[in-house]
Amino acid sequence: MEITKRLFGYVKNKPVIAFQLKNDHGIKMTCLNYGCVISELIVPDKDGKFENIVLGFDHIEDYIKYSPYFGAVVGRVAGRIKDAEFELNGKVYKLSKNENGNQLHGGDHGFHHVIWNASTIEREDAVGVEFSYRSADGEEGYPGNLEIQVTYLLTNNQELLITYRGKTDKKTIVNVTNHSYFNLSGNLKRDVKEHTLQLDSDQFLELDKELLPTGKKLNVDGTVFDFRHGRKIRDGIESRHPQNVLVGNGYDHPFLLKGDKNPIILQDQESGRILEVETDQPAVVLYTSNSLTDDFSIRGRRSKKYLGVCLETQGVPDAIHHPEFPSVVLNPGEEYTARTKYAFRV
Ligand code: FUC
Repeated sequence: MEITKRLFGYVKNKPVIAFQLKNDHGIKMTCLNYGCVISELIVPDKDGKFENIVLGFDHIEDYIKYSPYFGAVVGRVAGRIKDAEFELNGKVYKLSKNENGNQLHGGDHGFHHVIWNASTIEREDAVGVEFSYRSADGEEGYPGNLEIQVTYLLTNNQELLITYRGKTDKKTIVNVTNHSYFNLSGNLKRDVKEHTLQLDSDQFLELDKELLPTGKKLNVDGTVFDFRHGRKIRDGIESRHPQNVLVGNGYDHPFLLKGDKNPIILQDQESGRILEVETDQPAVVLYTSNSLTDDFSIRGRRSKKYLGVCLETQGVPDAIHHPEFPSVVLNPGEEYTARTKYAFRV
């Protein structure tokens, strides 16, 4: 196993470092100390051909200019917070607004746009990077100094393990995820419409027109939201279900997970690549890049709608406004932890 480092560019005069992790079976992953971005993930197909399966760029300027959170860690709170405000202990906190008067993915200067500290990890069975960041009290409107760590570990079992940990000195809210866009065809040869997804979820959350959860849980039975026995992404793109149409024809929905550890399985039949995702989080947001624009290119291929699929494992979006959802509140003295494992199979 091996880790190499190189200078990727500069952001506000600070160096951006690219770390390349390599396991003994040829899997390579590149990640940046900017936004903890996973910029490249090279895995074999059924014939042993190694190709990249995530949307990402080779230049920092592209991340600053175009990236819709490609490969990044998003937070302090992933997803949308209604009206960009919330109440804790009787005090109202006003967050930065970056979408329709709401806050999306921690604000414009959220975790995806900051430089993290980084240290490499070398073990017998894994290589990795631990990123850490101190999000100051009041940053993007959130209370409390939050010390947050994100660890990426690539193992010889063909797995990527992501661990998130956080501590605060004031009551706050935390819900962090990784926003990688997967495309298992390899080097973006095809869009993800023919990818099959299997997801053991009985319920998803209804969204309003600003894509905020209404609070209503909908049963997947008899709809294209039923992935329990596997179905193609195409089904939701072609569906006339008002929830598919609302989000721009596709999926942009939180699915509730049961915690019984049935992996989420994404598969591309043509390449034979399979991605298995396991998490300890209560929800996964399935986003089929419905709002990906075509005005830039990604490593020589034109960006377009449905070029990637995001499986954002996390707490339930806007949980702070829905007491019926699992809490995302973090108190001083407690530790926030979340884990997601991605396994690359054929
Ligand atoms: C996802 C979605 C959004 C958004 C974005 C880029 O998580 O929930 O709708 O467009 O990320």
